[in-house]
Amino acid sequence: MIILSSAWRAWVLAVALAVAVALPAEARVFRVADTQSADYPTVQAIVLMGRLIEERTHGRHSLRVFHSRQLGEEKETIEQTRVGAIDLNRTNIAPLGSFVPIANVLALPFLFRSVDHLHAVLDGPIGDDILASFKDYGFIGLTFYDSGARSIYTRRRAVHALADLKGLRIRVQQSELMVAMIRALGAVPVALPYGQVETALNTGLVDGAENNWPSYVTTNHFKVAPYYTLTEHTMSPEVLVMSRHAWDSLSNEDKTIFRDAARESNRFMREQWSALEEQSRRKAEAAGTTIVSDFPRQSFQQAMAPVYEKVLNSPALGRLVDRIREVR
Ligand code: GTR
Repeated sequence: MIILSSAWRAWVLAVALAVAVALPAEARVFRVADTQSADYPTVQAIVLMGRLIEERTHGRHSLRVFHSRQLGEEKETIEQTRVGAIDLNRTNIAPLGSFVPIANVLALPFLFRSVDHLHAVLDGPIGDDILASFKDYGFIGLTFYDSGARSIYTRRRAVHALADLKGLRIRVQQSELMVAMIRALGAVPVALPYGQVETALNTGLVDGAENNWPSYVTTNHFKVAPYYTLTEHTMSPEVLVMSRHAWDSLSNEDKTIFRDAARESNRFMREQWSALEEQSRRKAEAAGTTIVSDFPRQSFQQAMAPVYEKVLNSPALGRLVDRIREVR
């Protein structure tokens, strides 16, 4: 047996430590899923985030963005992110709510008074608490992105009142909350992945759908469903999550780099968003979309009671909604 003197032991330890510090943590390319197309602001924001990460880790880590559903539809990519097969995922909060119940609160109809109210909630302690709570479900919440408000659009005739929705087949995201919402409005919900909606509208499988202006236009839905009723029933934001597996592989220093880069990408995304909303609305109008803006909002709001009952199935979620309402 070799017995080292204490001076030698200290020296060997010091060398081992120096080597460990000098060795970079394992370099990685992280795979990111996004359902939107390459030039959509969420995808552009993630590209920017990747650039920041690459710079700040001196090329050790980078992101590879698979936009346009290359890694699958939203529901599947969420499942894959949860098990660690996808590293990061940008989805809307509503489909995530089927995996993380607290996420549903942000998709509740008519909860936010305005975009400013939504931003105040997301940028403050409530937003941080919600992102932090994803951890128990296998996700690390990194940031929210804007998504404007979602409204209902239809193929054959305009919706002016609740009665016009009766029996119409309306496509919704794969989200129990959205299914309940459309049912509460008296229509028939058809849950379909994003990539199938254009065909469903074209073939008449559905009579309409609901989405924000940029999605309505970039997917060409406006060409098939030219009646857009400004229901603005939900402001469910977009969210960027990381798989817990991938997150655990990062050093503390890299975790900070990822978090900061995500936050900066959110600011960048916001700068683009309202201009794109406006531009998309103008494009739809120029193409002949009829916009219905005066409709009995209150009757839509009142019809949502069963949705609140379904989602707020614990006192904690009820308190969260109260906290959101109190934010000025
Ligand atoms: C868009 C959102 C997508 C997806 C889509 C949908 O507004 O950006 O992530 O959720 O809506 O309706 O499926």
